[in-house]
Amino acid sequence: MIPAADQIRMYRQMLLIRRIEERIAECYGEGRIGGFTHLYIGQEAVAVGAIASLHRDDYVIDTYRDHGHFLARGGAPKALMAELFGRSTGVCQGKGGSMHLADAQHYFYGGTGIVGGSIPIAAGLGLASAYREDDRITMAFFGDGATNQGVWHEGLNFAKVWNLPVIFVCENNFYGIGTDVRLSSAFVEVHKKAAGYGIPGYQINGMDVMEVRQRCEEVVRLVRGGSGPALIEAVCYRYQGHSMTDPGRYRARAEEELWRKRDPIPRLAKSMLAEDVVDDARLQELEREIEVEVEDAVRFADESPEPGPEALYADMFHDRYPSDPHA
Ligand SMILES: Cc1ncc(C[n+]2csc(CCOP(=O)(O)OP(=O)(O)O)c2C)c(N)n1
Ligand SMILES: [Mg+2]
Repeated sequence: MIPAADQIRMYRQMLLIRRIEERIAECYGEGRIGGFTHLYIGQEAVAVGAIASLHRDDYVIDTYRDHGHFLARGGAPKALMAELFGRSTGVCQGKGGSMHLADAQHYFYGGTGIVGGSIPIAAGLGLASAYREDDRITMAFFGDGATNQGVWHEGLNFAKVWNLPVIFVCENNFYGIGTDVRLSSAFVEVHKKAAGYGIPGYQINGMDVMEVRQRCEEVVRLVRGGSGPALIEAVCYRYQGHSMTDPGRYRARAEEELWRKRDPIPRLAKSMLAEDVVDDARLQELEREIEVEVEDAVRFADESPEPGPEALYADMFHDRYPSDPHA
């Protein structure tokens, strides 16, 4: 059973991700955010439930759809918004943008624009933990499309050969941009795709944060105990287009409506109300708190300065990086 305070915390995180991304979409439409931006709306339960099963200092690595994981890992909404606005107060001083949020203080090794890019880096992080015997595990997020990439095969093979403490979490939302997974994958049961490397795979309901958390906790226990790598397929759905420029005309309306009924946020609200974890007044209070937090983040971003020309050459070379906080 997940304690009441944890349920409320997970609800709050999912709601924050949803509301901040709705605001991001508005700001993008107003031309205040540039570049590629991919929303996570609909998939919030995966990042929130999976990351809640980790220790504070386990490693997390991600894709370009990274706002939710960044926030679930403890990243600040202000630092996120300022990064999207290209401001010097952003988590990467405004030089990374939406797809490249990286926050070493929270052991969040970042988003990457390369499909499947998180997979080999996760194997590398796992190898570092094995060498250092630091008891950390690595959790890598990626989409269904990544499981057809060469790095998927190389990364999983390497992780198993070295029996590394890595959990590969595939967020199967059935589409890679506008292509249905059935048109791009010879085999669509993602959780079975690691069997060829002797890696166990588990399929979970990615629209139910309680299930995600519980099942991930079980897998985390095994992997931290030395079982070697594991694969989790979280079945989920994104409610928006692939990116801000995608009108999403390739999906049937009936399919979208079906998945909207499975929205993870009202689902958790309903179960918390049924179990007296919260009442309606508390839920409304949370909405208001988050509204304030989101508006504060937008204002902070808006009022922050852009990086100066000197920032062009800062953080470019290894000897100018701050020393590794985790070595
Ligand atoms: C190596 C590589 N190939 C192609 C692309 C272009 N691309 C960006 S996102 C994407 C679809 C990926 O789909 P999926 O892995 O299912 O993740 P989702 O967007 O559904 O979260 C593609 C093909 C890329 N960024 N990197
Ligand atoms: Mg996908």
